[in-house]
Amino acid sequence: MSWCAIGLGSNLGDSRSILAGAIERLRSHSQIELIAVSRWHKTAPIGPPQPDYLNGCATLQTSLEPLDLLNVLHSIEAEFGRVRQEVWGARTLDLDLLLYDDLIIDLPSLQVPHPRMIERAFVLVPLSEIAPDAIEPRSGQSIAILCKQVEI
Ligand code: GSY
Repeated sequence: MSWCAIGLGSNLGDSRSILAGAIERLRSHSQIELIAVSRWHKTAPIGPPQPDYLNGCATLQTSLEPLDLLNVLHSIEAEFGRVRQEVWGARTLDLDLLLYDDLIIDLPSLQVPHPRMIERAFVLVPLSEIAPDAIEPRSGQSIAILCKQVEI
């Protein structure tokens, strides 16, 4: 089994119930065991003008390989109406694979750790609630330390 961290965000529609629905999909997947879910944080948008986001993080164990887990995340996004339009635009549901064990993956379709997670308070603050001692393997720093360093 592998350990993973996922980032969740929504700023279109009923974000609270969309995020709760996404968590239920993860919880009910036969190859995923949910470990912890952070609180939902209201955050100011990074990128073009758009509504505030609700962001949070989850940790899980899985027997899925990274690309198979990514496919599961994309199918949950699609189920909740995500249409990939503007790269930095508003979205009903965004699921990011942040960490997968201590792997560093650089594929065109998947980069792990998520390349921008160490500069994003909307990722580090919720992730530090549930996995403060996890190590971001590119920097070698813990999530708690990265969270203290990021500008909020
Ligand atoms: O990268 C995920 C989508 N996204 C977000 C987000 O989830 N939260 C905040 N606060 N700003 C964002 N800008 C984008 S794009």
